[in-house]
Amino acid sequence: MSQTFPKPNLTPLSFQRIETEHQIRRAEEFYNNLNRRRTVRDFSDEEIPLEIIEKAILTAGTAPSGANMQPWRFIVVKDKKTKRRIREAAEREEYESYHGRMSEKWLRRLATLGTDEHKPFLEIAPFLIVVFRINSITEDGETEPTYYSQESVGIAVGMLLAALHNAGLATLTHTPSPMKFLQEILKRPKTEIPFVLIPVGYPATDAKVPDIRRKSLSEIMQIV
Ligand code: IYR
Repeated sequence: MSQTFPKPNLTPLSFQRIETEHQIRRAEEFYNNLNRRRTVRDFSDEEIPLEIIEKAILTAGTAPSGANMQPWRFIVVKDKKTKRRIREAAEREEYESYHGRMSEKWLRRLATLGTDEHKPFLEIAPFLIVVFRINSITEDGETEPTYYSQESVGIAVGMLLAALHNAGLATLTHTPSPMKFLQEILKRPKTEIPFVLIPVGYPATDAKVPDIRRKSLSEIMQIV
């Protein structure tokens, strides 16, 4: 049986060439900006403009993806009751994780970060963005997997965090485990797998963060 595939549908690239000096300055400024991002666990309940969330999700949606399938869904949770249900379910799972499911080695690592099963930020932060990974699609009754969806959604989430930080907001990448309850509470189909839960808002005025250091360039980069 001979297959007929669609022809490539190509259009001229719109590429902005930047002067070298300006390139170097922008690279430096972008690094300095992102180097100020910290994972925040102490949130204020102060409202934030929905427009920023929308723009940041649009930014995330520009991420490259396997076969351009854009296998992501961003559920923005603002409703207080829904946030409470998410907190209660997450804390139930996290209690089990901190009391038996996580290894001693793992718990030792987390001890210096000061995390535990209590997740008040899930109710306090004005928005929770729950990111789902779409693992298959059905078209004309035919089901097909998405390709490289873990990588694609991971890249999109990185861009989302950068966009939110750039807009002056604090975020936390929270992965209560298992996360199946998010599928149920947010009524997502089985093909949408919870990927990460991101509280977004301003930090509390007295917010504290772990005193960590980032690896140096020579530790993370090698030229061959
Ligand atoms: N999901 C748990 C545990 C946890 C795991 C890792 I890996 C972290 O970097 C931080 C926490 C929690 O959110 O507390």
